[in-house]
Amino acid sequence: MTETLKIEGMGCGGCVSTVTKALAGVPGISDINVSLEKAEARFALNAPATREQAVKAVEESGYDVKG
Ligand SMILES: [Cu+2]
Repeated sequence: MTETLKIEGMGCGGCVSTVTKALAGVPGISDINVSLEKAEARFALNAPATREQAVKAVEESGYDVKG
């Protein structure tokens, strides 16, 4: 299924790359598309990944997830 996370704190392409890599590190997450303009990440989420793990990965990379 496709998930979207609203992310706070991204300011440049480096942030986009950091968030993309963080999400890519979660087994089950693929097709990652992080938008600086929209301040969000869209990706395909399949087992064994959970939305909670996606949120955690983004937060641990240094950004806040607003929803
Ligand atoms: Cu940045």
